Amino acid sequence: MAQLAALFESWVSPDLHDSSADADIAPKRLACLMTQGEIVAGCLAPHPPHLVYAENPPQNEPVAEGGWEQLRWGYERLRESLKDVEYDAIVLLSPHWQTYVGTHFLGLPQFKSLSVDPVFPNLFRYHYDLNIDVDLTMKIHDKAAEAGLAVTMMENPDFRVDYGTITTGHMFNPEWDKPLVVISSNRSRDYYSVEVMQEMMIELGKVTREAILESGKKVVVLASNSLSHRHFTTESAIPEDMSKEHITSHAMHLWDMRMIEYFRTGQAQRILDEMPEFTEQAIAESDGGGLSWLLSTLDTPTYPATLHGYGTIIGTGNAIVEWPERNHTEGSQ
Ligand code: 2X7
Ligand code: FE2
Repeated sequence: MAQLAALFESWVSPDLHDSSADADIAPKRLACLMTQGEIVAGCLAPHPPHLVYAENPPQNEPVAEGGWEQLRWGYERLRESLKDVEYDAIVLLSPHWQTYVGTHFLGLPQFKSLSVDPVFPNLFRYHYDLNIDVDLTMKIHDKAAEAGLAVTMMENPDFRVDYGTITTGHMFNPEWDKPLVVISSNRSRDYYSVEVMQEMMIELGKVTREAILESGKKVVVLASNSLSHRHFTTESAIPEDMSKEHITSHAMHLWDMRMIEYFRTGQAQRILDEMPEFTEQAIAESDGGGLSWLLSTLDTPTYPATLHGYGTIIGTGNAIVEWPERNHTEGSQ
C-alpha cells in the first residue's frame, strides 16, 4: 500500500497547489485503485510425483492403484478453498529447476513436451502443455534485475520443464486454465550457505510482491517443496502400498511438526529465523529457497495459515498450507 500511496502522491502532488486541479484527482485516484494488483493467496504446495501418479490423470503414462490419499485430499481442500476466488495467474518456484548462475524464468508463452522424473521414471512421465504469463514474468524479472539480482529469461522452446513445476501445477490446478510464472531455484545454498540463499530469496520475494502489486493482476504464489526431505533408499515393490509409508525418523517428524505449528500460529519470522537449522537438520527441501521466497512475497505474515493436509511420501514430510492473503491485505501491504 505504501508504494501505491507514493505512486498516487507523485501523480497528484504537483497539482495540490493548483485550485483548478481537483477535477483531475478523482480519475487519477480511480486509475490508481484500478491498477492495484493483489496476492490472493500464498501456498506451500509440494510436488512429489507420487501424487500425480496416484491421481491417474490422462497426461501421465504410469497407472496406479491410488495411494497418498491424505495429501491428495489436502490438495482437494486447497482447491476447494480457492474455487470462488478470482485470480489471473499462478507464480510458482520449483526446487527442481536448479540454476547455478542466478534465477531463471520461463520466458515464452507456451512450453509443451514430456516431463520425466529422473529418480521415479516408473511413476512420472507426464505430457504437459503449459501457458506462461510472459508480461508478469518480465515485470518480476526486471524488478529483480533492478534490485541487483542475477536473472535470465529461459527462451529455448525445447527446454524441458522440471517435474516439480508440473506436479505442483497439476495438483493445484488440474485444468491448467491459468497462466503461470515459473521461477527457478538458484542454488546459492550449495555455493554459499542457507543464510546467503535466504537473503537472496527474501529480496526476490520482495520484488515479486512489488511487481505483482504494480501489475494490476490478482495472483496466487506457490512454493513447491517438501518439508523434511530424508528419502528411503529403496522403493517398495508396489510404490502405492501405504502399509510401507511413514516418516523416515522421529527427528524429521519433530521438525515438520515444529514448522507446521509456526505456520498455524502466524509465526513466519520464526520460520525464517530457524531456516538454517531446519534446512540442515531436516535435510529440508527449503534448501531451494521456495519457502523463504514465499514468506517474503507475503510480507512475513503474522496471521495463521490453514493446514490443508500433511503426509509422508517415501519417507519425506509434506504439508499443504494456505496463507489466505486476500483476507489480510490491508494489514500487510
Ligand atoms: O521431489 C520429490 C520430493 N520432494 C519428495 C519425495 C519424493 C520424490 O520427489
Ligand atoms: Fe522434490
